[in-house]
Amino acid sequence: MTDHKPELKILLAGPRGFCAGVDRAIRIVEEALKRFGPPVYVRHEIVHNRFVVESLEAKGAVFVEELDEVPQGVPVVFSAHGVPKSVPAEAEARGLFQLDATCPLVTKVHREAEKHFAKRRHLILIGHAGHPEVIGTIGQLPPGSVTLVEDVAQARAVTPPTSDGLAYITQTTLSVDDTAEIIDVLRERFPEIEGPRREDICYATTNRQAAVKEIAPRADLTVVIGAPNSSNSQRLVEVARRAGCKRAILVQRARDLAAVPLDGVETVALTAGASAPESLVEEVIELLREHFSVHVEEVRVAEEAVIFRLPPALAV
Ligand code: 0CN
Ligand code: SF4
Repeated sequence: MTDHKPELKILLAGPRGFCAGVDRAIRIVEEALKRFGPPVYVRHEIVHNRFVVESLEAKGAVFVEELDEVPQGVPVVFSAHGVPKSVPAEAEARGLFQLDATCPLVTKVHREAEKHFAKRRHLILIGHAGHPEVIGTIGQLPPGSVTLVEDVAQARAVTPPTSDGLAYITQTTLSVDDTAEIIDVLRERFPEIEGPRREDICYATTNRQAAVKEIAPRADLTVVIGAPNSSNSQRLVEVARRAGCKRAILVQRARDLAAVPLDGVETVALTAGASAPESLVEEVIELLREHFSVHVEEVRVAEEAVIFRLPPALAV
């Protein structure tokens, strides 16, 4: 008997997956392992992806949440999301050899925060409470210098300590559309507020959301490969739903998709967050091939050629 599989179209987002900041952060850990040998300690998941973390653990990286878990005499890498100023200061005080894998686009926001602070402006940071990037950005300035605004409701309600001398900055991995709405509210309430021309959302977040907007409305199901703690990946799920896709889900690996009922699904929109390797995209396509006769169409909305150099301590 011939095995007749139903047809399935996969609309593959382009760009998807690794961005330049993630690529650099992983290269920093790999290069440190090569140069100094294991163990190399990493403060926080280098990027928010278990598969990446476990692959580096297999090569001798040790992941910890706080600096006091790092023994003397081993290199320590700070994750792509950035750290409060207190972290390098503490590493310095302990004489640790530190390598900073903070994405240069996050560092750029840190510098913006400092510039506003130097001009005596109070800062509004648009972002999500508890996210390591938000903790790192707030931690660039003395306590009380930054007020966090998470959504439109908070933008309407916020009462900063001053209304003249106000500026805003943003997390790099937010929804482009939500952030625009929040900024509109802030500008309306505080017409003098200073800030970037639009926001500080990075090119990779912007492009991945633009690609999902193209493919999600054409699909019965959107699958985003990424981790639950990955802000940019979670935003892709929201963008897909808002673009009109009835079902949008986040999966870490193909095995998560294996448990999802796919009856009646004829078109899948597939993308991956900035911290999800391409091998996981291939894994998901392979799983779908087991059950369907698959046709893949890549829909590319932008070309990306951004590459970030390694820090001077590791440059070849
Ligand atoms: O998933 P990530 O590690 O981080 P978030 O999207 O949660 O910020 O992706 C890399 C992005 C950065 C910084
Ligand atoms: Fe940098 Fe953007 Fe990638 Fe984050 S998602 S590491 S900010 S390029």
